[in-house]
Amino acid sequence: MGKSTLLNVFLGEKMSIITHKPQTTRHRILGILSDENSQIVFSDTPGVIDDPNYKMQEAMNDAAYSIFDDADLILFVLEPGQEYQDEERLIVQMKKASCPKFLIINKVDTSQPQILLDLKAQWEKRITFDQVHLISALNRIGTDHLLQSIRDILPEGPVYYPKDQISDKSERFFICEIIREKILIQFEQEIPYSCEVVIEEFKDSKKDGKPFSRIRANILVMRKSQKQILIGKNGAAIKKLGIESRKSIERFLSRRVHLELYVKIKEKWRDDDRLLRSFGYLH
Ligand SMILES: Nc1nc2c(ncn2[C@@H]2O[C@H](COP(=O)(O)OP(=O)(O)OP(=O)(O)O)[C@@H](O)[C@H]2O)c(=O)[nH]1
Ligand SMILES: [Mg+2]
Repeated sequence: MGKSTLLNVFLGEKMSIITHKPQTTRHRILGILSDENSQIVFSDTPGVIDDPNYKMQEAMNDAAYSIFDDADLILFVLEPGQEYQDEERLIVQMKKASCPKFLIINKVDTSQPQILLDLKAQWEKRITFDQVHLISALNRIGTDHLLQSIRDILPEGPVYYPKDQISDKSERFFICEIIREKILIQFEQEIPYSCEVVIEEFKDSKKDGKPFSRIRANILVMRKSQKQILIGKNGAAIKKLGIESRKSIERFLSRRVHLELYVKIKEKWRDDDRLLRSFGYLH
């Protein structure tokens, strides 16, 4: 849909991970945009899942719906061709929300104008929106105007975060996300959805007088067959994953990194309350 792409455009840097696969974002992630006179706190969320199959997906839905508790403005992002099988809950919540709502139709670069207008009409029949924006987050079409409209409509309030803070999440969290992004890109079908990344060790030191980080991460999978796929023949797949992840983590941290990846089997982690809590899905 482009929620994370849009957040990154607003922040002017790559914060949320983006892939073409659904359910890339699993948590609610704050992106904080501060300048001399203002501070806007954006929430990137998972997309709404129609029919959650396991506890982690339920927790992802809770993260998506949690914005209804505290948002000052809702950006409802859609793309042409997108269908919800069960949109009742979403529509009920949207109608109940007392804050302003913008309908954001993204990916205008991929569709004929008539299709976009039909989608707009279809949703305006269901929900009353304060504004409708047709944009392309990827190509930054309409995004400056959207940001200005957000500035214009947001209420005044206290400054919640220090000006140099850009997220509520830690460096460790984003390192896990980077590794997860590379898993989503490199592996097919259910593999990425069966994985969780956990940092076991993260140490900063110096090598030849230059800053250097040593990171050891576990990748949890659910089955032995998945472990074999992640490791690959003679370890080729995990080696490639390690190289791609390390390069990206080095860019993120602006320092050299030594990364070790291990694959562990935890059969039912997606339904295990204790583990889901420790991974930050349950609070
Ligand atoms: N053509 C086109 N592609 C876009 C646009 N915006 C985003 N995309 C692509 O759409 C895909 C999904 O984008 P994301 O930003 O990850 O979408 P999301 O809504 O955060 O998705 P989840 O986190 O999985 O819920 C990526 O491949 C993006 O590059 C756009 O304006 N035009
Ligand atoms: Mg996302």
